[in-house]
Amino acid sequence: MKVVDARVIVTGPGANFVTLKVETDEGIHGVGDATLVGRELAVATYLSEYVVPMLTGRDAFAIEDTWQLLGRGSYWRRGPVQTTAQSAVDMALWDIKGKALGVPVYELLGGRSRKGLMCYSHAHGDTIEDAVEMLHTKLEAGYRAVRLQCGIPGLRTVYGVERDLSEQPGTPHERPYSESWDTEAYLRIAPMLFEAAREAVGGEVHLLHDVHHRLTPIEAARLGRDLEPYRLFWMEDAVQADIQTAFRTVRQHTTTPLAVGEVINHLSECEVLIREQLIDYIRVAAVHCGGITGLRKIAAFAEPYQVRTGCHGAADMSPITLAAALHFGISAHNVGIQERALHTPQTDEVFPHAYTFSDGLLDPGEAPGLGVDIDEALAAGYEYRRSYLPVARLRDGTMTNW
Ligand code: GCO
Ligand code: MG
Repeated sequence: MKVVDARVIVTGPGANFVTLKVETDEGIHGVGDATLVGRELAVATYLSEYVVPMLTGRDAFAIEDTWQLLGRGSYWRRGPVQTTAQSAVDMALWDIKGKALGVPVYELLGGRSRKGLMCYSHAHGDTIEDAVEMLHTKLEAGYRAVRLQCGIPGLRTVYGVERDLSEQPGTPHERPYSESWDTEAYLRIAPMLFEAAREAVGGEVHLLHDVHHRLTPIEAARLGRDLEPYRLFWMEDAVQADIQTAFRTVRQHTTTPLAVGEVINHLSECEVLIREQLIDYIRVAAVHCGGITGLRKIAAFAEPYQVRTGCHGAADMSPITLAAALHFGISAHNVGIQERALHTPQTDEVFPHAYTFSDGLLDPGEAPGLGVDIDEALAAGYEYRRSYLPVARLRDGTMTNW
């Protein structure tokens, strides 16, 4: 089966998404997510200018060789633009192979390892009380694991707290908008949030927390210790992910489990973290780490070190990435949990999918391939609008990590 055409589709149903659609000479097509949030058109151009011409005429079943061609064969290796493009092609080829053979992709990856994949949702609020109230709502909706964030008194905006975007001057995302940050205030509030949450919901629920790269190693070590009484499932991105050895300090000081990886695109960027067992969960997403093939390679490396996956699943990656994560997650052994942020109804309509949620678990469904597609006619009705992620500054105006 040969690839005869590949097209990049850019659409904005609730958020911007870049999709690669690969067509074959047997009339079967596959889809891959190529969304690099805040820099979407860089990947769209990389794909249409450089990758698509390399695909036409290739054997659609040669998934590994195509992965190597796009990874090794680009000379300029790694980097999120390259790996996101490579990921989209990889997902589309797995989708095609599953459809051609009439099986869901997870059957090609070794079959089911579990009945369903535990996922976590998000709860947050301006105050601790609001966050705990939302936590109750999520538990009522069936989730067994919830990430919890709350605002910090005195700060105008805080990561993880959804706000009405109309509060921002002008059209907020057309320019990178600024959030403020105060480490000391945060370190005081975060343990209070989890104390209140445990009091409210007891010990059985899995509670998670995302620090979003904001702390130094010693600050993160202190927070990890302060959170120990509340038995978190994980503390995520405690320090910035690109200094792997920074996690040694954190690890030595706390038994709070550590997760990292949503901004990691390649095994070389997490090799020390895994080999030295500095983390418990690796959070790479199929859309940035080389698709299902890249995710499998990283997970296979992590397995003997007892590091499990907890793939990034924010709503700014398309349902194609979630489907890919679920086929991987239902089949691989060392899988811990899957993040699940709800897509908007418009996004769900543009990307019809077979995956389902029930009783805290996600399931990829039995449709051949990835079980997700793009409705091009609907997609054409939603325009792409340039949109930045925020930046963060300390109270005195100094730039910090968002
Ligand atoms: C998470 C993430 C997201 C990211 C977002 C950036 O844990 O889900 O931190 O909230 O900030 O995906 O685009
Ligand atoms: Mg995160």
